[in-house]
Amino acid sequence: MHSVTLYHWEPNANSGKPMLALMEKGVAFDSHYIDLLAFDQHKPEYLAVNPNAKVPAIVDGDVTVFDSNAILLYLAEKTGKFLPAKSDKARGELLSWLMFVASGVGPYSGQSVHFRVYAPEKNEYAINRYAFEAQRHYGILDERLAKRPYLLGDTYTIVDMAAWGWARLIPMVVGEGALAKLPNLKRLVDEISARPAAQRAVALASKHKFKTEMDEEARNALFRHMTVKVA
Ligand SMILES: N[C@@H](CCC(=O)N[C@@H](CS)C(=O)NCC(=O)O)C(=O)O
Repeated sequence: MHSVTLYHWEPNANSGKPMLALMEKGVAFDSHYIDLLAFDQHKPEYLAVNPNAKVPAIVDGDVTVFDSNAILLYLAEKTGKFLPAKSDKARGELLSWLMFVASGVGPYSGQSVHFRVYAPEKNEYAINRYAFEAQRHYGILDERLAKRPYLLGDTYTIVDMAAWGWARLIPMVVGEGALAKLPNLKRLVDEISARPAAQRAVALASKHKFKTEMDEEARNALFRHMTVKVA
């Protein structure tokens, strides 16, 4: 493997996933932080890495991969680590649950945080719709974990890492006390958070001095729809 560069913000939901995966797999990487509140994601040099102007992304030699779950799959296939057994049945489950986290858990959780925490007006309909859908998705993970230790069965895989990214932030996504109502998912989150790799991933945040003020520059970087009328 070439030396990998990880482009990330603080180890929030999406950046935390490849950080955890790289640490778990013991892959050395350069940490290149993108300060989302300081407009870094829109700079041409970063758009050349991820045209979607979001973190995370990795560069591995002449390979560029963006989108957190794509990075998890790329690293797992490249290193052969944290994948389920090699069978069509296991591959079907891997792809289904990885995409369920990528296309369901992630976007609904992100929108729930947006309407609960950041939207300038508190719109009850939007807050409840996204919190409801996020919670419904977490409920599906919780139910699955009632019957098996990990999301794909008996072994810890990239699907658990993908779920950990958002699930550890459930209090912010759905509200305080929500994780306690999902005991099986809480067990998985607690187990992964206690792993040395997860602790190293979270500690990486303190290496960088991220901007924290949600000022006009930050709002313009993150919420560009506020100044552009589309419809
Ligand atoms: N589907 C993407 C979502 C990435 C994403 O939304 N990243 C957020 C941080 S968690 C971001 O970069 N936001 C910056 C922006 O929207 O300007 C993934 O899973 O990597």
